Amino acid sequence: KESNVQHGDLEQLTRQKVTPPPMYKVVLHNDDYTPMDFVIDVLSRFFNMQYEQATEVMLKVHYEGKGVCGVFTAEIAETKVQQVTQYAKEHQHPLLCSMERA
Ligand code: TYC
Repeated sequence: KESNVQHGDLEQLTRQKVTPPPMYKVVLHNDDYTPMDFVIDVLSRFFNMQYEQATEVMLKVHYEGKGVCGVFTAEIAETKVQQVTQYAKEHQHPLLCSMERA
């Protein structure tokens, strides 16, 4: 019977010669209009944060101008940015979300 291990896999399994994918920070930006409670809701809803951690991140953005919501592969980060952007627009808030190479 054939092995389940394909050619090339054994080297990866034994030598861990695995290149990690590029990672991206998803970033929230401060503005003067989006309510604090809405930002906490966004962080809870899309980044699975508990209320306490969501409040910490929201206040960091509020006082320092921006803050990291999480670090993801490109495809996941793009989806998070789209989801947050759509949710903010639906609620008519100017909240800005972007991604940066980690
Ligand atoms: N600065 C906003 C206020 O005072 C709160 C806020 C926090 C807005 C974080 C955006 O990403 C943000 N209501």
